[in-house]
Amino acid sequence: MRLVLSKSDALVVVDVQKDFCPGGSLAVPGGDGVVPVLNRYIERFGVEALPIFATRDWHPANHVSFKSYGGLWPPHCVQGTDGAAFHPELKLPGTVAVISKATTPEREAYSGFQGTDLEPVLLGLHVRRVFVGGLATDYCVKNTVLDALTGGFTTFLLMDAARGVDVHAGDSEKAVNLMLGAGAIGIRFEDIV
Ligand code: VGL
Ligand code: ZN
Repeated sequence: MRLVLSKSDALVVVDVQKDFCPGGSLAVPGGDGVVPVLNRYIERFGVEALPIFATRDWHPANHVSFKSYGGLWPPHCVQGTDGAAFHPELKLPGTVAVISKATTPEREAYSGFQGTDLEPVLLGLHVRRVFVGGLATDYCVKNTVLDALTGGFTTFLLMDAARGVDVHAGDSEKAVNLMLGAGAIGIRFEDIV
């Protein structure tokens, strides 16, 4: 594929936070492997002066997704903690728009669109195509991509810059197939002209 970036494109980096990387409380196997690849996309979008968004899981300490509050997960990405910080080697520009999600105790949100102003901000910037990568393929990347498609955005899945949790073996592969089946276009950095 030869893909030419245009002025209606935006990059959406999903949840590249310490807790989702090796050593973190909800580590995605090889999660930090997305960082150098995402840095290439970030640099490229920066050179083209295209908007860059970074979502973050930003939970209160009593969030419903935590096991002790009835959820599936160990505590992770608690607002203001070290584990909630973006990976230190992720080279986000000063102009990045940070989108915090799942910020209220009683609501889970895997999608960067859910309960945030991501969609109105994209529309306000006349964005028509979004490029989505990050963590985790089988949860927040999946739900963000599906919502982007539902919102009418042409949606590219960064195949070389997403990793999954795989609670059950094959979850990430299934998620990728679901996203592609729903209309997402899988690309790699080399596809961008
Ligand atoms: C995520 C599990 C729990 C994600 C967030 O970012 O994919 N996964 N919270
Ligand atoms: Zn979470």
